[in-house]
Amino acid sequence: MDIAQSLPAGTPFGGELERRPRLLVVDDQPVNVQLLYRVFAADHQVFAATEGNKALEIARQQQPDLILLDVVMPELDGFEVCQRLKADQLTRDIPVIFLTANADPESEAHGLDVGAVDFIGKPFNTKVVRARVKTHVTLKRQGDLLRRWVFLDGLTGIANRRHFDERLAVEWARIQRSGAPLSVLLIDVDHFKRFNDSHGHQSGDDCLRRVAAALASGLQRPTDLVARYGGEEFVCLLPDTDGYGAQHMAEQLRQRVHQETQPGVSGAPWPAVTVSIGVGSARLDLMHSADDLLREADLNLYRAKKAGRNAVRA
Ligand code: GH3
Ligand code: MG
Ligand code: MG
Ligand code: MG
Repeated sequence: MDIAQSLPAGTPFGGELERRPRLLVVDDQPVNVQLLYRVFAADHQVFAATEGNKALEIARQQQPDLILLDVVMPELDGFEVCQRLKADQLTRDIPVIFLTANADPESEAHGLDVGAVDFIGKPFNTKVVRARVKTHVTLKRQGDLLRRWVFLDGLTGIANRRHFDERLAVEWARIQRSGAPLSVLLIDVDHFKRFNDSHGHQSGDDCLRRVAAALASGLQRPTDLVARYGGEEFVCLLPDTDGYGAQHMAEQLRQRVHQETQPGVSGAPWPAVTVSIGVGSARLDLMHSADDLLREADLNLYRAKKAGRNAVRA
């Protein structure tokens, strides 16, 4: 899950630490699962799996805050499950605690080696397990919060440039292997200096928030990303989207920004703004890096400005 993208623009982060922790319990013995369920169900949201592959699937889909993992299981053992969790970008930050009857020092060392944060022998003391789970859930949530702050733009609440750059690098590497299409949009608010001069910097900030929200609500796929690139410039990353698709998307976003910043719609006292958009689409035969892709979008943005603004060029 794309953390920044999963938040609506402007979402405050408060409340996140109070949410009921989500726990995934993995053990091939249903009786052990039931026991742990009884220990945690009152104040946790508990998911259960009795088999390694199912555990991986649930971890990806449900994004638990912590996984209690048995070691000895048929098919995938707990060590293997942990290794796979740690190799997957979607699950690598979820802390894993091993709970096992085979609690010899060798196993414990191996468990920590493959990425677990803790290792508890069976039979376990309920109070101790609860206390350790609490500690690691708290650490995990603090980490989540930090990751959000690091990757979100403070003014608008959408992703920031750092996040965009990381995603772009990942997508660029991906298309080298897959040959799939990839496009970016560079979006610049028109005459924004004039807007600030006429309506004040505060209104300018409000306006940027509204533009960000309009862009974010206009994206269609969970893999699309919009970020604040800097100042009054925004950028969209559109995986699996070719030049035609991107141009269509850009046209929709251009209209959407204009509509959603109308005083009648936004309730704001200032007039609507427009944006100019430059499209860049990956050409692996001509482009050597993701920078080339951005350069093309920038060139097209320049053309859109030259054409009179409130326009899309591809
Ligand atoms: P163009 O149509 O050619 O893009 O004209 P422009 O006035 O938008 O472009 P220019 O680059 O000359 O000015 C950008 C303005 O955006 C100037 C700057 O003060 C304003 N700006 C940048 N970041 C922010 C911000 O965070 N808040 C506010 N209120 N204004 C900002
Ligand atoms: Mg077992
Ligand atoms: Mg600009
Ligand atoms: Mg501008």
